[in-house]
Amino acid sequence: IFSALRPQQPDALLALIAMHRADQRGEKIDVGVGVYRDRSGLTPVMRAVKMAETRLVAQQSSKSYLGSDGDIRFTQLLGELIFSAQSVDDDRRFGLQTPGGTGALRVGAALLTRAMPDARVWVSQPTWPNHAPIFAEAGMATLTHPYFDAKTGGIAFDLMLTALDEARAGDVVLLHGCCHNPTGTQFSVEQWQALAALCSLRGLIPFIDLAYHGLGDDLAPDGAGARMMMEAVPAALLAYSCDKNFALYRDRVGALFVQAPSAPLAEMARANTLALARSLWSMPPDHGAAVVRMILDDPALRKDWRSELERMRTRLNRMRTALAAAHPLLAPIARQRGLFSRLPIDPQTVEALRDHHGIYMPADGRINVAGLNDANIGRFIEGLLPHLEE
Ligand code: PLP
Ligand code: TYF
Repeated sequence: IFSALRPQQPDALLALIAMHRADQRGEKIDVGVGVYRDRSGLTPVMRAVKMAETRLVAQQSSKSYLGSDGDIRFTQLLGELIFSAQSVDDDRRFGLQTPGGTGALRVGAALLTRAMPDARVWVSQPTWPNHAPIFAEAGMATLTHPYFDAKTGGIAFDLMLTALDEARAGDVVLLHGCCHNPTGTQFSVEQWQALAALCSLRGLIPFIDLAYHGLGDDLAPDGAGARMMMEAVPAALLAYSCDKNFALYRDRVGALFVQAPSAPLAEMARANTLALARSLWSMPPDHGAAVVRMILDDPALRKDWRSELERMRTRLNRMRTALAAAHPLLAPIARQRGLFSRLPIDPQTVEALRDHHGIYMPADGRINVAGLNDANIGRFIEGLLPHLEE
């Protein structure tokens, strides 16, 4: 047993956490793994989350099983936050609570392979490194399309569309809803329209990954592409993560939303998704979703959450502006959104920055902008500038 197993690469992003921790230098800078940090470099529990947790502990009278779809009110409120009350009531749509955005992607991929065994998934080059393995485990082959234009720091949209000419009806197209990981790029309204038209015309299934809702421009604009896409096509999936915008990371909070071409097909897809969820994790963990439900259900907590989220977003965008002003090659960072941007540097430079300046980022040059603050951005720029050409 086990002798046929192959060695596995550790997750390079998670490995950076340990590397940074082991570094004894006082002046080190962590722009590695994607968690929000405040101006002191901390990832605190949000105020509204603390309040809701206190109430939850006081009020919860049972921890008995809920069921495979988890906290139904949580999913309802989240759906209303992303879409609107009336579109959540659409009987061609359903949602279920999942263990994080990862769980939503995984059970969604399983549903898609069960429904369409020959379907393939198209992902952007580059994308979050877990995307391809998640689909592979569910039995779906991954194809990549060009995406990032390193020269402009924007999206190589024409090249993307040309590559998608090769897509077959029933193929899945994975789209980052906002704040693309790892490039910080986002589709414009016109680009979402073009993608929606392409998916409708060619029978492609959009699978939207919305992991940074509210960390780009605001909740409404960050969800606009997803909303528009779901309105325009007969069938689509959306994987949502509350782990960044509610800072609940380790509590694993997410949901999958599915839209089918008709109400009976939606009911069939729902029954199959619940069966798949039972075989994957039986039921999702309750605590984090209960907290999100309490926040969204209480006007005062909801208001406080939104204002803290806005402060996070404003801080990110302020760091972006400061970084972009430091060198012409960094200018696109001001237009990008969310936690990430990709620096125009090679892996050797990434290593040199780590060795000589204690600056930690993955080999592709992705930075987590939240790792920067007023106390360290000067040192970061000073370390980086000699490595930028032009
Ligand atoms: N999708 C993207 C693009 C991400 O960056 C992440 C980050 O963790 C996820 C999905 C997964 O989110 P979660 O931690 O909720 O599983
Ligand atoms: O891309 C990131 O840094 C975040 C966090 O296996 C993350 O999405 C990274 C790797 C991983 C899980 C989460």
